[in-house]
Amino acid sequence: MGTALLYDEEMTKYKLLWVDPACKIEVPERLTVSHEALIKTGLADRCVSVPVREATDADILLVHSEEYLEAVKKTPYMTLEDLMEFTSHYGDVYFHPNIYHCAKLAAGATLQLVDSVMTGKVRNGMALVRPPGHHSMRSAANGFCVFNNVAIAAQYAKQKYGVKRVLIVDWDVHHGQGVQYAFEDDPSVLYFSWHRYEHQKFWPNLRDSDYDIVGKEKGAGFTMNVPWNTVGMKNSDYLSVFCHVLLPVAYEFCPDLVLVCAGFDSAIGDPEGKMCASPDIFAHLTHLLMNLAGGKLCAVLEGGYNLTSLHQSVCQTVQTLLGDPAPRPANLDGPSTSALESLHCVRSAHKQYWSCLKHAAELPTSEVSTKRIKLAEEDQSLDKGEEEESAEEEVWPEPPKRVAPPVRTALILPNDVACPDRCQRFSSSEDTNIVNKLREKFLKDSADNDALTALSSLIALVEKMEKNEICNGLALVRDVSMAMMCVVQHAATALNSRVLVVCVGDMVVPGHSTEDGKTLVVQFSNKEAEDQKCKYHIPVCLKKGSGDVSGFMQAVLSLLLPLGYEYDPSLVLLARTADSGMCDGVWQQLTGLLQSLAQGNTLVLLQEGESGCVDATASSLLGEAARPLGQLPAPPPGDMETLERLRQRLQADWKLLQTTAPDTGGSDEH
Ligand code: Q9C
Ligand code: ZN
Repeated sequence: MGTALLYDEEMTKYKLLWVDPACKIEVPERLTVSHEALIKTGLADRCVSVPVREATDADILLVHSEEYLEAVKKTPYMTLEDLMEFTSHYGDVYFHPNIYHCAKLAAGATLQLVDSVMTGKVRNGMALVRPPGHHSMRSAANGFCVFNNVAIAAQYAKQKYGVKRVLIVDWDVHHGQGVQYAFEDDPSVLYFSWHRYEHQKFWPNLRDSDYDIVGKEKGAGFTMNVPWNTVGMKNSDYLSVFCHVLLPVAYEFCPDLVLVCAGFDSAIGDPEGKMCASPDIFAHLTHLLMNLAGGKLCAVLEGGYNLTSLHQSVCQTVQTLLGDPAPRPANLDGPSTSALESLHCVRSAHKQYWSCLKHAAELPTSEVSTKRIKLAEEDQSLDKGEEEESAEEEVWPEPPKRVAPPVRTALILPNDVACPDRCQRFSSSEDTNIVNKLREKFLKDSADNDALTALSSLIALVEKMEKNEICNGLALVRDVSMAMMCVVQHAATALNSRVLVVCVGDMVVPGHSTEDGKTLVVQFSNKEAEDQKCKYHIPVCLKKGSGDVSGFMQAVLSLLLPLGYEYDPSLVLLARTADSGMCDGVWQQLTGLLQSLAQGNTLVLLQEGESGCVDATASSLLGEAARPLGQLPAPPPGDMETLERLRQRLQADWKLLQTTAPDTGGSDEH
């Protein structure tokens, strides 16, 4: 199952025909540069090219009014003067004789993408379109947008395919108010947007973009706004919001389809956004969404006005959709105070709607909201001259080329266990050096040569992963604890790598190597944990062990992922005991999500008897989407309290675990 790419050169054939400083950044080159980069990097060739079509009147009327459609229909025949007059009725948008045609292609391309994904022709895909869509409203063009491509697509998917729940993730730096308005009372569409806001001083300057706007009537709780009140947001800020707001809610919601308003003006260098997230963050944002909805994800271009940052970000997104492992993200030094304030606000505004947020801190006594009111009342004349400031050109390193290893998944299996399709059975020619070392360290008293052979293969496999010859692996071993010790010690001493060890079930875990931070151990079990030994050893005790799906997913999304990102391992070792009580679905989610770390270098250790889940594990390691878990019920209250207490305690050492700003409270947890 592949990745669709939708593009048609025709959509480059309109442009601004008069002088308008607000619109001059929306240029045809945005599309050509993005498409050329996909060709040059060989990514376009790896995609399934799907032809674009024009959206029909019926398609457009799913979201827009008849009057508006009829008005836009006349624009191809207008004189320049008429076009300027027509344009003047709307905000920050321009018309051109060919824009109606292009707008029909942009919406149609989005629908072709939805068709390709929903019929199973491809797993996921991206549509490179102009004009963008998320600002356009039922009866109004706005913000370079004519028809609301993604909103139309969501309605279309509901109508044509009976899709029950659609998640729209709007990572563009502007608020997609058009999408919000289209679904504000509709609980079948969850709309999430983060956006530059600056207490309503940034375009489109709407009260409706703030965190306390959550949707109306039946749709209450299904609009999520994360307003950024300062510029310069970084990778940590974006990942924090994903881990502590979007992903927990998205998993609870359980969409049948994910649509992304993929604007890249939220990346570094963009003149509109003025944010500082690196282009490779989009590999992570994409990857983290790819295990929802069975992988059915459609990314649709919205904004992005720095041509360099734009094409780099587009390539990162498409390469991730194609299944290549994500690069290790740089500079995860924790969220900013302003980002934490926004996080705190949106979590508290939504705690009554989502059980995963039930324990979120209450709002700090109106501090943030009063700030907004105060600032809104202030004289805004100071901002007027800001437009023409001599903006220094931002520079950032080009994201390194992502080279997928020649072998994706290697398995160490007993001879009687079949090797799943597309995986490679791995056995090493014995390295006497390694064998001797192993004998000395681990198997002194034992003459078990089989065990020794298996362990030395394991070490050889780790070495190939380190050399980027193999991406990930799975081993069925006799003694999971012993195998884990072996790998950890070898990796920490011989390879000088950082290992994130994730244990599911009760087992002996490496203690000695955690002190210097070369290993971070996170252990999930139902045994009342001994106290945490140090920053790098984190026992997580869930009452029902890993058997409770909601509690465990909550732990994975808002504890394990942020810890993993901040620790930034070069290898993830995932081990599980035979009696862990975990179902295949959750296991696949865990395996899938962990591959966002360590460039996808994941090594899974399973007990020999567990050959039954080799296929499910291998499927995740190959990058196939995990199956959806269903709408999650509330996690057991005890588990939620345990996790919350743990997060509170650990956040001093691990900044990505923070969900409130230092002085705006958070002590009044409830
Ligand atoms: N300084 C999209 O990103 N405001 N639209 C421009 C110029 C309008 C953005 C002000 C921005 C519209 C799809
Ligand atoms: Zn934008």
